[in-house]
Amino acid sequence: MVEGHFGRTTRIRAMSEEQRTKDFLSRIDAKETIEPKEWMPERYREQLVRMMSQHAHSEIVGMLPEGNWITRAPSLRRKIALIAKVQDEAGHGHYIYSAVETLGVSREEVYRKLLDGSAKYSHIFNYPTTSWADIGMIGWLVDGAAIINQTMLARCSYGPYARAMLRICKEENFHKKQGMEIVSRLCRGTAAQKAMAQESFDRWWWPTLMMFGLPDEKSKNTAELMQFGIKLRSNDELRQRFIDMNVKQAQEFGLTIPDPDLYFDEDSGHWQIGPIPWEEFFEVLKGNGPCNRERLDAKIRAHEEGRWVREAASAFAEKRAKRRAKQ
Ligand code: FAQ
Repeated sequence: MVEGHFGRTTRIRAMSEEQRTKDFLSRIDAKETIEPKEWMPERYREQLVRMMSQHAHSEIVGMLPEGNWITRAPSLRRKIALIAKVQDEAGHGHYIYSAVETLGVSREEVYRKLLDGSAKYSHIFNYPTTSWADIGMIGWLVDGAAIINQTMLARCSYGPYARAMLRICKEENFHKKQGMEIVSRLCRGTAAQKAMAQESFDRWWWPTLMMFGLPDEKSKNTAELMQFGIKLRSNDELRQRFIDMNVKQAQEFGLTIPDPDLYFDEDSGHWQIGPIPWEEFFEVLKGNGPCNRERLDAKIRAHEEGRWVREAASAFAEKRAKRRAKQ
């Protein structure tokens, strides 16, 4: 007979901390989904809050590089699609902030850490978008990398995060196709358009590979995340999946991969890349990327300028609650 939520809660209450952890890990091994009100080890909760809040911030800060091109999109069709994409990213941030709240931290607290600079977000959004081709590259490469990572997270052990990922992946797939269409059109266009695509590809290729996190032997979180069923594949496994898929796509576009060491390894059946420039990644993480300051300033300014909206909405909600209480 399947044990119900009430039965499990009563049984877990009677256990020692060690027994509870053992029981929890056996549920993870059995691929059960963990829901917000169920008992979970403190480290599980902490890891989820860390990773999900970084993810939510990435979606929100990720609106800025693309938002930069809304007023300069080359046609009305492109402008409409770009506005919709940027708006989708805001929605993704909100799904994930809501999912973080189920772990007992308020959205205000999580967001404050973004604004005071103590929270991380994906390093990729600290690079500038200097040409229209960058909008194609973000859709194709950045959304493409996010999809590979998030398709795995859609099967992670924490219910609210997994469900948010399912919805997000559907929209990201659309974004990727939109990006590929832009890149494909530029690559089939004039010599100047093709050169613009290549120049942009040269700038985005290596930073995108870093989106999957540090190499497995250097990643301090992967082993624990895998034990908790939060990550189902390691950083290097997902990065390799991305490389194999995108080398082929780049070749189809006629783009040259900016890696003189790249070769196809017949034995493993995978493309092998040269060394990733991790020094650059650490510099961006330290706040020294090309746009770190600009991104944070934009979010701080938007938060200040939106203060009156938050205050008006709270005043309205308070008034309505009082009126309802009287009825
Ligand atoms: N940037 O031990 P690991 C998107 C940090 S969403 C910044 O390997 P972990 C959608 C890491 O936090 C993109 N920091 O870490 C979109 C850790 O620091 P901490 C975001 C990074 O967690 C598209 C330290 O280094 N996606 O693009 C990065 O096991 C287009 C040690 O590293 C997610 O957040 C990095 N790239 O693996 C939006 C998905 N890599 O916290 C707009 C969820 C590592 O210990 C437009 N997150 N660090 O101080 C994950 O899957 C994982 O957290 C990883 C990192 C894979 C990002």
